[in-house]
Amino acid sequence: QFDTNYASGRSGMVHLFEWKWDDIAAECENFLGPNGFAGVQVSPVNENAVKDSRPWWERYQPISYKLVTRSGNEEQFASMTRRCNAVGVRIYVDVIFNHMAANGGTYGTGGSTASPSSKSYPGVPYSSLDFNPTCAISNYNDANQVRNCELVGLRDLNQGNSYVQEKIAEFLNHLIDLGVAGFRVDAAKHMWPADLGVIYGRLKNLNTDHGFSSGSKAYIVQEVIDMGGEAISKSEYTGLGAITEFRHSDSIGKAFRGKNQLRYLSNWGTAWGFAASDRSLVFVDNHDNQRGHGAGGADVLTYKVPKQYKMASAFMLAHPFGTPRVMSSFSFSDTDQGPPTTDGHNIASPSFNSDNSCSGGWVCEHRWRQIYHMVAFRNAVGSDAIQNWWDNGSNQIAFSRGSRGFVAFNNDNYDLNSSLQTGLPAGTYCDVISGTKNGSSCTGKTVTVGSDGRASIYLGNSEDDGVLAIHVNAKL
Ligand code: AAO
Repeated sequence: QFDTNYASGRSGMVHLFEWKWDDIAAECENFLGPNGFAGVQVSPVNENAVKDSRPWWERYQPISYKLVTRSGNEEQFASMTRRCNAVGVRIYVDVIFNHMAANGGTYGTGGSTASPSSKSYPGVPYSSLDFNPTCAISNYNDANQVRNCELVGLRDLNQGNSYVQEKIAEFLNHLIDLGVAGFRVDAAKHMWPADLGVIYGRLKNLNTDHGFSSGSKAYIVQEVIDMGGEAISKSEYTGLGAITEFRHSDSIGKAFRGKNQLRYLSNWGTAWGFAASDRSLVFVDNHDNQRGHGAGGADVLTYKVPKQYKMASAFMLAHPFGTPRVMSSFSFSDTDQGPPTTDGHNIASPSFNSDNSCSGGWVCEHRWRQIYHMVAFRNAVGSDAIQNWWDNGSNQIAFSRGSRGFVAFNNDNYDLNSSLQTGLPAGTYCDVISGTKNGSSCTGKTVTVGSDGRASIYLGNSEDDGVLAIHVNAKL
């Protein structure tokens, strides 16, 4: 359950937050497949409580396991997994089974009704017998409370109950039948690891009709926020699957915000308190902490700080540590605000500009050249190790990935202008941050590597992007 099931030669998962299934299918075919992306994390698929103002977070309030949401219905979901798998892009579903909708969630996106105040959800069906007694989580130093009480008033399912286990396993297996490659388990920290083990143990192998090799298991990434100092530790979950490594988000934000010198990134990885590489889903920001929910606080970088965000994303993608996930947002000013709609209810489709970027309220960080070109970089360097680490003693750093790729960063308030060892074969390369290789020409900067592997690297501190990257597939 740690294997991502990525198609070979691909990497990079993107969270297409609140996108519709039909739009994701088209994105797989038109953009993600051709640009080397490996997977998509999709928003919750099952029926959720409808809230009047249609905030994004209504999708975290399940009403039933029917696959009907504002993103689409079951038929559209199934068509999306088929179309994405066909172009080598895997689908990972954000699954919510810690809880059901809180009080006030009386009807759902699929037409089911519920009575959260009496813990009745006929669409599943669940009754009060399937829930833990009502109490609120107020103390994260008490593991019993965190797992047996209600997270922000959400009715807390008892995953130790065999009927509940059966319903959850049925839901997940249905998604496996429909061709998904894995799951993000919402609020895993609020469930007992032993109960999760029972549920995961009931999962079918992935569907071979969708191109998975026989015997493949679902990739499981559990949302466990462990910044230290609380009762629950991620190590209780890493035997079962990967975890969302929030320390990565926090640490990378601090570094590229200039609160920690970049030279210290030379031992990036478990030395920073992160879980093992194959157990760590890493990200610069997620749908919660980009808007002040969850954990990470004010140091988290988002699309609103584009220069530093692109640098941090490039570092994450250039570095071999972890399974990187790129956030793809809709723009917001109000932290409750839902995605762009056509009429206040129906989600609007993104539209695309000639430079690949999005409009219509969608930020599409994954379509920023500096980000998708680094997915291609990651694919080009494969498993080659970090070599030729260089730093200037403060915020200018560079490293190569074996002899296949080289990247440099400048977060100092003066220029980087040095002759550096790139590890690459001699030749002229296109910097994939400032431009695109077009046959034998480059729309951005070029870098000439000499027969000794050295190149003169220039990154002005006032340039739009504080990073430069070249790799073997960008040789002119
Ligand atoms: C909405 C309303 C609520 C209302 C509720 C029910 O906003 O006012 O009471 O409905 O009517 C999302 C939204 C919620 C929304 C919910 C349901 O974020 O606002 O509630 O949908 O619609 C905890 C959990 C973590 C969770 C995170 C948001 O552990 O699982 O809170 N994330 C997931 C999803 C998220 C979703 C849910 C779960 C629920 O990603 O989108 O909620 O399905 C500490 C703990 C963390 C804890 C945070 C926040 O973190 O460690 O575990 O996360 O507190 O309470 C430093 C520390 C860090 C600490 C942090 C904050 O960074 O280092 O450890 O400070 O104190």
